Amino acid sequence: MKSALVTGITGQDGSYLAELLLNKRYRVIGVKRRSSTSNLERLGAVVDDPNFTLVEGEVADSGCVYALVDTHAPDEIYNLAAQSHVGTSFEQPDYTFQVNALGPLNLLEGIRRFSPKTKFYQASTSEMFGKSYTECKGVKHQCEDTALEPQSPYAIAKLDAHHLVRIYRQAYGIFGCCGILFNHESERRGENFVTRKITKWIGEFVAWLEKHEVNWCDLVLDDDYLYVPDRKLDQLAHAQFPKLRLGNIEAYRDWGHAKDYVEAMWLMLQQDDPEDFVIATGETHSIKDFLSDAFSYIGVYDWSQFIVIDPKFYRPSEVDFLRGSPAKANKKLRWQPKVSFQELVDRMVQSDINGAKKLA
Ligand code: NAP
Ligand code: F7E
Repeated sequence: MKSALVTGITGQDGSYLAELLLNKRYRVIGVKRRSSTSNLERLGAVVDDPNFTLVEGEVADSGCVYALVDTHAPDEIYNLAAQSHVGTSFEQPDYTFQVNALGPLNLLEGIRRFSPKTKFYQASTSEMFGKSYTECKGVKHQCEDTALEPQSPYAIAKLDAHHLVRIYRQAYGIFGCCGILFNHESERRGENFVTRKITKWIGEFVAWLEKHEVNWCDLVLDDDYLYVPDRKLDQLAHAQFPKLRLGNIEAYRDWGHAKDYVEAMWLMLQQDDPEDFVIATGETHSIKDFLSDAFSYIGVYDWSQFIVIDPKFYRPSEVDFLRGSPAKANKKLRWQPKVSFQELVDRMVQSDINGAKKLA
């Protein structure tokens, strides 16, 4: 039986990867950092599996990481732990570096010292491309050879780790792979990423409309709120719903489903030789496209009346356009995404409608 140690187990990707590895008959050691309250919501399908063990660990603490690698000496390590929010990295750059750059260094050093046969997967990111792209027959995209011009502390810390993996591969012969993953979302996506922020708002909006037995086209609107009509002023507090507040909705992203993307992580570590791969759908859509499809799902075609552009959510530096070329992964890993953009949006909206109705 193969064993895998997965950091960031409580996150979106950690939960899907744990399910995939357990289905493949791995023994999985999931690493979670200490928290004062339980945050195992995403792990419902795996926590009781006899082949799953949860251990506590902090990737920025070298002693802790070395002990984990030494004790478990797993066949594979997947480093998914990160301060993963780009916007937050501008507010907390020092912390972001400690987790996103020092964390992978600690793991690589742990492998070099205590378990050199362990294969290593590092969660690199399309954010490393920043404003850079390659143009091929008039089509703009990013591939493994595109220049890297990171635009945020998050992306720079990830690029640091990306190069560390290359150096440990070349200098010490460690089997280390970086997956340059483009945005991947799901019903389990963190609530402060733009896709989930939109679908969660829609779910709560639908539940609120049902509670007040009102149709969206009968609502009264002002700059910030939606109101149920014909209410007396003193009742407004109970019948108002805040508009969805967003930042830059002009940006383009290449969005896939996380369940497809964790399969690519595993495939990379099953190759004969360690290499880096871009994992993406090859399609790009703007935040406006996402809004349009998500609101259409509930029959709303003019979504603009329900949102407010709030500069609070602008970033000091933005990545405007991402479209990955998955050609290398298609060919060498025989990997293809299964979930389309439309299906991704529909699944996320429906899941958040179900979730909000349960809470109502
Ligand atoms: P996520 O949902 O934010 O999960 C991040 C995980 O890292 C959580 O389990 C978190 O624990 C854990 N973590 C954070 N700081 C830690 C620390 N100091 N020590 C140990 N664990 C720590 O992110 P995701 O979407 O699953 O992404 C997985 C990885 O892929 C991340 O490295 C991310 O940067 C990278 N990535 C993501 C995407 C994407 O579109 N999703 C694309 C490219 C790359 P808590 O639950 O306690 O917060
Ligand atoms: O932003 C814009 C925002 O935070 C997408 C992470 O998983 O993917 C993710 O990073 C776009 C940006 O994802 C809001 O300015 C507008 O242009 O959902 P996001 P991200 O920054 O692309 C990469 C590949 C990773 O590696 C990261 O870990 O949407 N946007 N309004 C907004 N973004 C947020 N979060 N919130 C808004 O209100």
